[in-house]
Amino acid sequence: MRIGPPRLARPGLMMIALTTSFAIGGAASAALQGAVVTNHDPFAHNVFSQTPGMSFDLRTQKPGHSSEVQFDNVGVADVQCAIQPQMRMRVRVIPQ
Ligand SMILES: [Cu+2]
Repeated sequence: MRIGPPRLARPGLMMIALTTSFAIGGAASAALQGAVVTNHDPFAHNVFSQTPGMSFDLRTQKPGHSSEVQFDNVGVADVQCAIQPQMRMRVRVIPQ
C-alpha cells in the first residue's frame, strides 16, 4: 500500500469524499490503481484499514485535505475512521 499526496486525477482513479454519508456505512469501488480520499467535512478524519494485504493509514486529515491510496491487491478493504469509529465503509478494489 502506498500513500501520498494526490496527483492529477486520471481515469480509473476512484474519488472518495469523506462526508456524513460515509458515517452511515457504504461501499465504493476503486480500480487497482487507487483512490483519492478527500475530507469534505469541517473536522478531521483518520481513515485506515487493517484488512490483510490492503492495510493503510491516512493519519489525521484536516478539512479540505486529500490523500491518495494505491492498492497492490484486489479484494475488499474494510475501512474505518479512527476519530469517528461509527464511520465505516467497504472499498472493493478491482482490476483496472
Ligand atoms: Cu472521521
